[in-house]
Amino acid sequence: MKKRILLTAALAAGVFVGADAQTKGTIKIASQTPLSGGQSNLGTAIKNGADMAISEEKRLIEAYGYKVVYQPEDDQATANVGVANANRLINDPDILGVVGHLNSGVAIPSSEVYAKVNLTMVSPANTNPRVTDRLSTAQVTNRICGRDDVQGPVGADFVVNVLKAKRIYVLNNKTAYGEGIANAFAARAKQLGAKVLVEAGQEAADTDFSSFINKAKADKPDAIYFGAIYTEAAPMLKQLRQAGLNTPLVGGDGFDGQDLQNTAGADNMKNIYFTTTAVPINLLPAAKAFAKKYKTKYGTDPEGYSAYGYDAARVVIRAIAAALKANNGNKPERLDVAKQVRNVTFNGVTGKIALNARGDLKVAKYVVVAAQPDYNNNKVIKSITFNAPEPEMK
Ligand code: ABU
Repeated sequence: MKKRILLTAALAAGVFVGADAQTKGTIKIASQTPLSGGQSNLGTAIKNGADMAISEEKRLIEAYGYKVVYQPEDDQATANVGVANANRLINDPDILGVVGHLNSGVAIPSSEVYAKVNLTMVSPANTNPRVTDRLSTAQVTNRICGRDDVQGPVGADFVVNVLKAKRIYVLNNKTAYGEGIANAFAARAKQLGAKVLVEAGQEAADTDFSSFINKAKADKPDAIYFGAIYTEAAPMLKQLRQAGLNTPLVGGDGFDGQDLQNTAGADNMKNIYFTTTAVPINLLPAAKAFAKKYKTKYGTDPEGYSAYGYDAARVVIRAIAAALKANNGNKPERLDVAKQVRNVTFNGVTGKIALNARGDLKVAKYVVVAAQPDYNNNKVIKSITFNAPEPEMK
């Protein structure tokens, strides 16, 4: 029965498939996310989303006679590891697409490697503008989330106009993501008339924030913005509250994971806000069935960018299927797959998927969230939609 359905799909696509539906070789789709270390919950959530998409939709490729293999890689949220994995992936001719990464600071150097062989990368989560704004990787880098040159200013509008903060600290974790979003936030906050008292970075590995906190005790800023991941935001929050400061702590999508609550403690989830381009799953009507299947299959609720991992993998699958069709069912060149990625459009569980010529989502959503003691009850305060900006590519 299954073979008959596949044969029908292949014939509809105008392709001849022999009696055995998987005789023409193997096509692999890889992912790169942190599967170990402090960010592994978010990385695993993306991996699970991609895994689910591939198991559900691999038939679109199998219909052309290929076995489909999913190859998840652990980039450990570390640039050197992502680059080493990327060099291994490009030397396997069966790999035709990569879903990833979580961290912009890993995606940027890794995609320089993918670009050498035109291997397409579809990111569910990388928000730093340079992920898609570099000429050197223009053909292969894509994302189905928003950008920090919008997300940072959305955060600043909230902090200045809603929280009414006039004197602000702006800190970052010295990563491509953390510095980029903090700079975009600070620029907009100043434009809105706020005074930025401190603009500084501290290495992500250093989670002793006493020097900033001691200064904040004297300065009493109205808000602290922190371009960072929850792995740094949670200890910062704990140390702030232990020091008796109830200052609002605000960040970007790096705060969006249940480990923020798990590490900082439910009692500390007051006056903590973040923006994200990953709309919470309960606000995505099309993701209801996805969330139910996800919980059944992986035993946890989806979090952060997991639904975006699902849709990113669907983009890769559809681009490979379109390239196979255009190539009469023969294995396509990686460049052909990369070109097809830009033509893929569908209504995903995260919203409408359609990319511009630079590989950015044409229309992205941004939300402002008030963190709650239970991650699944996080409260969306504001939801906004923006067209992708068109900055110059460098
Ligand atoms: N955008 C959230 C994950 C951090 C990053 O882009 O590096």
